[in-house]
Amino acid sequence: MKETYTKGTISNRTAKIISWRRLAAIGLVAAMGWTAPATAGEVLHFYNWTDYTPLPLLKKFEKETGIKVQLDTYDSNETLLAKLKAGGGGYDIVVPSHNFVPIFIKEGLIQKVDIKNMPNYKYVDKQWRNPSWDPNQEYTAPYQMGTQSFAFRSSIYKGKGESWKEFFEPEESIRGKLVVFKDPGEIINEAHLYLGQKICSENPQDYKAIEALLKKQKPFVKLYSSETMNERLKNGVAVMSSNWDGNTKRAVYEDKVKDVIYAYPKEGVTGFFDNLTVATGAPNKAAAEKFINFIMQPENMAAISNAQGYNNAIPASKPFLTKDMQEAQSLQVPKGQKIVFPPACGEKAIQYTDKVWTSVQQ
Ligand code: N2P
Repeated sequence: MKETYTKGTISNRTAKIISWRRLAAIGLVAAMGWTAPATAGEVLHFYNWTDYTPLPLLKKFEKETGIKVQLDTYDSNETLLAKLKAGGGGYDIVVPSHNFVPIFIKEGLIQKVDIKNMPNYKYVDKQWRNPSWDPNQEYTAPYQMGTQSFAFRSSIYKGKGESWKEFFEPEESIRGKLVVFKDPGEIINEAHLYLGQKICSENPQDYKAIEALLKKQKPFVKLYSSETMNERLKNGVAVMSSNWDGNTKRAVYEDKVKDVIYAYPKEGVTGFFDNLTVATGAPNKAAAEKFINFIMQPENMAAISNAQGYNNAIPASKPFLTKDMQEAQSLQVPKGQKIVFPPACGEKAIQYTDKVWTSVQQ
């Protein structure tokens, strides 16, 4: 999915060139000592999750550096992986979740970057430095983090969101009005939680049980999608939908659908930590490094959290966060809530996952 950022920029730039030409014609430019920005014409190719990038922040980056950001979006780690494996995109920055980083490294899809020596690295919370998925902090810098679960319209659905049962074996009022992430790894992790299995299990019986569960759920599923879920919750196409904590916050505060509740099921939710990484073969690695440093700046990191609704790993960003970020129900993790940060699964688990997903989607 393309998001229209560059268009406006191009016309602004054209406007600027025209006016500078006019000024030049009347001899003012020389008098003012104007010089073109050194990086004029430079572009950063940014491939990020859908609905995960505040466009004004890209404008700010362009203003500060002269580097224009071209944004392209994807809906899952699997989509990103497939795109890069196919040799694709010509991207500088891509944003895999923590459990996919080891896979991207192993496949040679992302490259080392000198993150620790960037001036704004000092703002990264100590507990999120040298994370298990990148123990020497050679590849990744923090973007945003949160959880995945499901959200529902509490004025229509009377359940409490206390169990994954409500999502996987939905009652009458949800049937035909359920949207499920189009994301094999994620949905299968949630099914592992519901069925009390180990995440990344390599036991074929576990996958048989998941396949049966998802096939039983399927007739009640309106759509498998990891995009625009809030719109569907708002217009009634969905009464319940897979969602992220941050995106659910936006349903309530931005889309003003006040009855949307984010579920914290007793079997646990999955956590994610998304990372800025530089793609192998990035056309503009230098710009990518500037961008990573820019994002780690507390005010900029806060701008992402405020716009997209997620938490982040830069404590100094806290004073810049809006009140909503403290109040949103979806961001209030209940005491004792189980949150599982899935590890990178092995070959076998990935194969089983693919098989179950393909079979369910047929
Ligand atoms: C928001 C994307 C959330 C990222 N559309 C989850 N890893």
